[in-house]
Amino acid sequence: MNLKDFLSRNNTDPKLSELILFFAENGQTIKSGFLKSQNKAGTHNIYGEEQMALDKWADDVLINGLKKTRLVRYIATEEQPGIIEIDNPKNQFGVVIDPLDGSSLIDVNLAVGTIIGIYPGTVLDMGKNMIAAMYILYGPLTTLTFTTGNGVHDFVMDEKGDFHLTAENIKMPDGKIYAPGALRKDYLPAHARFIEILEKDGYKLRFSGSFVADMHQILHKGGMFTYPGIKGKEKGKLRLLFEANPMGKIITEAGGAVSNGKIDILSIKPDVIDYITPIYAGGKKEIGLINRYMNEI
Ligand code: AFP
Repeated sequence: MNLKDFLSRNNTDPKLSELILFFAENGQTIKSGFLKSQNKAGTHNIYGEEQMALDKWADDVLINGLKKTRLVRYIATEEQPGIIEIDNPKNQFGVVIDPLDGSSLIDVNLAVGTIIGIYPGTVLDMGKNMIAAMYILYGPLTTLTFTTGNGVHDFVMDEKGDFHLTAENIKMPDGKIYAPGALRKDYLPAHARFIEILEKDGYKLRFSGSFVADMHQILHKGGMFTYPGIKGKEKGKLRLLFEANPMGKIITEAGGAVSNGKIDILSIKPDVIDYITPIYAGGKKEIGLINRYMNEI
């Protein structure tokens, strides 16, 4: 079954379906752009990170497309300094986008992704108020994973750019994979204790530098991903709006959990679009453990 038929079979709101299909279609465009350039753009985003030419290109593709179709009112992306408001929009949706997550891996041909969260209105809202979250993973296959709060579903792109259902109502299994970001020498005590427990328990290391790819593996094989707060950088690295919330929504919907180490990330109300947060995402067992350790301090 293709994505369009799946959305209509599940009685998805027609406006939301149109928006999800817009991102699916543009995922194909982004995938086809990887041959264009693997160079640096010579500019930096608001986090001070060097932008790749493809980061900026993918950002333009999505923003210009959304402006043209007027499907949303608010757009915030990891590459833009502020919220873009569309004139005369057809809908009131707000969208948050990481156009190319893990883009520094493109030149070495590793998997990267696009992450999207959809709100009924403003994007400066708690993640739990998202009405849909999705990601497109560009690996050996191009896949699309999404939730509208009614299960998590996986699709694969065919040679014509159409997405077909491969797994419905995915539930995260128990598993022993851990994907820990940051340097061990900078770990804070509760985090160090947590990682030690996982290692003693036989968890296998899997960290690629692409949040989407690492989370997709954890969604299907179990375990947990973390980019923790560290010495001198207590807020960690990942972006609440563009990375943590959409992925947190998906993993929670699949029976897992997401936390900043103390509380559910989806309950944080951001006051700025570049809000940074430590993140722990994965199985309830692992997230429960880190919450316990951190809240003991
Ligand atoms: P880029 O999109 O700038 O490549 O950042 C990727 C990312 O936000 C996330 O996808 C990774 O998990 C994390 O950064 C990797 O960070 P380190 O390079 O510090 O390991």
